[in-house]
This record gives sequence, C-alpha cells and structure tokens, in this order.
Amino acid sequence: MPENDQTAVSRREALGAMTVAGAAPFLLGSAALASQSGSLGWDFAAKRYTLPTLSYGYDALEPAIDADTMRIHHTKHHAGYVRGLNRALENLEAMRESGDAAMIKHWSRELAFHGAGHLSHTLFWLGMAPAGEGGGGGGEPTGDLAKAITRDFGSFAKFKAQFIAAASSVEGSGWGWLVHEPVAGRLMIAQAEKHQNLSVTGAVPLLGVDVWEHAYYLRYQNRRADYITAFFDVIKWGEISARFDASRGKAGG
Ligand code: MN3
Repeated sequence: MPENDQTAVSRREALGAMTVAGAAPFLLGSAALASQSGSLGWDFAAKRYTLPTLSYGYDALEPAIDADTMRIHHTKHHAGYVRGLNRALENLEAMRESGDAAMIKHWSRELAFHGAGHLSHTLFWLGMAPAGEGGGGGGEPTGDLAKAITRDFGSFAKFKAQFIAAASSVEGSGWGWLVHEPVAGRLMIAQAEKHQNLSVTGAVPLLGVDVWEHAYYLRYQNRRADYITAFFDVIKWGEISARFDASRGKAGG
C-alpha cells in the first residue's frame, strides 16, 4: 500500500475513534496509567466522572508551580468541574424521563463547560511531570512529534514562542493548546476561552496549559507569561508524544 493511502487510513481511523468530545484518542496516550483506578477521570465501577488521582505530589512541580496552587487547583477547582459534569448528565437524564425540555439550553451549556473543564484538567495533570533528570518533565520532544513541530511551526523555538504568546493573550480565563488536526494531519496552536470556546472541531488536544488566574496567581500574580514559560520546565513530552501517536491511530506502535 502506498504511504499516502496508509496515512489516509490512519486519519480515518483517528476520526472514527473520536467519541465523547474526543476523549478516547487523546487519553490513549495515558494507557500506562489506565490500570490505576480513576486516574483518567472516569470511575468504571460507579459509571461516573471522578477526580483523577495525581501520579506526583502537590509539591513535585516546584518551583514552576507551587504546592498551594496545585492543592487548591486539584481539590477545589477541578473537583467542582467533576461535580458539575455529573450533575449536568443527571439532569439531562431526568429531562429525557420527564419529557420536559424547558431547561435544555441550561444543562447543555453546563455539560459543555464542566465537561471541557474536567477533561482539560485531566489532560493538564497527566501532561506534566517533575522537572529534570528522572522526573520526566521539561526538555524538548523527540521522534515524530519533534519532526511534526519543526514541519508545522518551523522550529521548536518558533513553536514555543507562538504557544507562549497565544496562551498569554487568551482573553479572560482559558487555555492554550497544541492540537492535532487529523483531516490535514497537521499541528496547530489554539486558544480556548473558559474551557470550551474557540475550539477547532475535530482537533485532538495534545498539550494544554491552564491560564485561569487560579492556575498561577498565588506565585505569579499578573505575570502570566512567566508562568507559561516555567510550565515548559514540567511538560511531560513523552506523554504528549503518546497522545500524538494515539491521535494518528498509532497507539502501541
Ligand atoms: Mn483550572
């Protein structure tokens, strides 16, 4: 089979695998953690979304992200999105039972906000690791992801500059994302407002940085760009590469 056909098949498979707001393909990169109960944000036994356990301590990302911020962010903010997502699903189920759709816009909006909030945070935690030798965080990507970054942005330095500029300038609360757009098979940098707005439909999120003030204000105050620059010291590129492979239908080799 010519390489072009193979690439097209992989893209079709990646698109076909996209379910539940794209959750399946972009979490496949975390397969190694899937055996830990609840680590991916879904409780298979209870059939409810759940706050994922972190694979590192709240102080493990110091000095890039301080322990107090991590603890509050995970146990208060993220936990709130998990509750909001489960509540939206329960109310939508109740609406189907009652046949009364008067609140459909409200609960659909709640589903989008809290669903995107929960899944974005789950990806955020999994995409970081303690900096330096043995920790797994920081440095630069290797392999196919490194090649794709050079192809689509010119160089890693140009990618990093655009990512920091985009994430720094999100209007209000939101996220900066590196995404893989599987139709063209290219990488893009996207801004998200709140959790759910401005997304490129079908694009698979690979690397995200939370730029809500709750993510950095204790240590960085108004210096959002300094926080995003420090975030690069704790990016777990091995995880981001695994997501890139999964989004191209290359999970597990
Ligand atoms: Mn947050």
